Amino acid sequence: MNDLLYMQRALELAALGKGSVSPNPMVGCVIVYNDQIIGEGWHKKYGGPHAEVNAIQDVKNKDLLSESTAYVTLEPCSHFGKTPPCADLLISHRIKKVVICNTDPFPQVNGKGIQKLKDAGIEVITGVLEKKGLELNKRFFTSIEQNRPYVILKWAESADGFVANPDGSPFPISGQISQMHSHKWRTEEDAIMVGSNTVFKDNPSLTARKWTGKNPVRVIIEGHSSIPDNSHIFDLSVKTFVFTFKVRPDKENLTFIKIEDGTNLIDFVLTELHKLNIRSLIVEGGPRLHQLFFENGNYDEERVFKSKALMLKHGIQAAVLPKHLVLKNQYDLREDILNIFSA
Ligand code: AOF
Ligand code: ZN
Repeated sequence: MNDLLYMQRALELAALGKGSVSPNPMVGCVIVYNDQIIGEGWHKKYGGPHAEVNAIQDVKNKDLLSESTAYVTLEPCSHFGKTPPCADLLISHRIKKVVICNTDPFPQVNGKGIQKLKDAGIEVITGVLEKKGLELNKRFFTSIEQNRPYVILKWAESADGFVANPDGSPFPISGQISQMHSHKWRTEEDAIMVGSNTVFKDNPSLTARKWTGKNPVRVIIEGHSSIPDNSHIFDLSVKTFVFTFKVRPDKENLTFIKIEDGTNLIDFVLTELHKLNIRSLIVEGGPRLHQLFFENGNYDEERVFKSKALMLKHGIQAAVLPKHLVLKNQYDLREDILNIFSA
């Protein structure tokens, strides 16, 4: 029973790394002696110390470690990366027991951390609150296991299913709150993507200016069209990748990637983004780009703002999002709205 409570706490700590640790996973660690927490830590920043290092540092009396249990949300690493192996650190402090939520599919770890601990005579338990951990690090796990970013399709639609005005320009489905909401989501992903039509019609900045946190990398699918030089996406303020058939010279923060002829566009783009270590992507349309994802199938989540407005009632024959059969993993907005108001 207490295993669940301590792991829950470790998962809460891990989540504090959201938006700061990618391409690493979020990891939390709690050290428990005699049914009391004596140390807590989490991976705070990419390149920084791992959760176990911070948790052990937090323990005042290190002598207690040999009688303590470490609750870690991810299998302790076994490799020399930016930091030395966490499994070795736990072993050197003669920790008694290690309870793990998820094993680490990262090729350099992948069971080797657990084996190291066991070889040193440490009792190891795995799979505690496993599902919660898989959800928390869905971006990392999808990326490592499928060699592509975790993909979220996001759009707003009227009650009768329209997503834009007849000329493709946006209509105000969403208000202030949903805009803040979208910007919060932007801070949580590595990259944001739109197609050239959206650039023509909206001239978006694709930044997260209505929320605190980092801007995602911008990804634009230009294809055969020519996006005007004075578009916001070319302002060099945020790292931007443009997938195009018309490559121009790169500038600082602006890279053009030639789309290979004869490849599936979505597969090609996702593979290139994976090579750039981008673990997650939010696709903000428009409908043509979403359609390509629906057809391709390589996406994980849909987030839809639904308005009560009936566009047809106003005599507007607007662009309608192409219908698709399977709604994947529909995001529960209600929960997020509650979070916003308590933030
Ligand atoms: C842990 N504890 O807190 C994290 C782990 O480049 P590095 O050295 O930071 O290593 C990154 C890899 O280490 C990452 O891909 C994942 O497999 C693991 N992350 N492991 O024991 C942690 N963040
Ligand atoms: Zn580690």
